[in-house]
Amino acid sequence: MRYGRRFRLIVAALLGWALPVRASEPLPQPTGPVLLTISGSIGQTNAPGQARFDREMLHALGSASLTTGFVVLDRPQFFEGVPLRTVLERVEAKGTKMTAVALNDYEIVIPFEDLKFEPLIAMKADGQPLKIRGKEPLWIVYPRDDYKVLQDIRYDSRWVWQLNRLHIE
Ligand SMILES: Nc1nc2c(c(=O)[nH]1)N[C@H]1C(S)=C(S)[C@@H](COP(=O)(O)O)O[C@H]1N2
Ligand SMILES: [Mo]
Repeated sequence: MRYGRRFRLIVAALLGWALPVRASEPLPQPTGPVLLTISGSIGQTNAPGQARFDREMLHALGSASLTTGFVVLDRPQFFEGVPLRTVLERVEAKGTKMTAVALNDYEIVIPFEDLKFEPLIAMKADGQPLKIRGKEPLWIVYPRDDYKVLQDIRYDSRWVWQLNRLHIE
């Protein structure tokens, strides 16, 4: 696992960070509350200039997991959610960075380079829908415990909780 990730990191560093562009099915319309809206440089939309996702649509993209501690957690958590990379591929995001915006208007720029760490848009922690101190419903999480470099305020600030919007540039 550890070597797997390191290896992928090295391969990614050699090949560059380009996302594969593939022809996808058109995005369906959300039927439930919209949890995530993506705008900017994207090739797939389901509203003018935007790709909107409800919970079911995010689930349908596939799920991954990681276990890690974090500065605001008293113990490591098993996070489950959709890989950030998968969401960006689904909307055919073309760019070098995204601005992640939260419900509390917090915002921060996340470079596409970070995809090498395989961050998740977590929807669950320890098997339950996110309910950690107001971090729900979506929280960008990194495999912090697996990489020394991630154990830094520079990356901690990219753990956007209450994630609501991504703007691609
Ligand atoms: N939605 C949201 N996410 C956020 C923040 C915030 O204010 N709002 N603060 C960020 C910062 S700067 C850090 S270091 C980590 C941990 O924040 P805390 O140490 O202020 O709890 O969460 C990040 N995610
Ligand atoms: Mo911070």
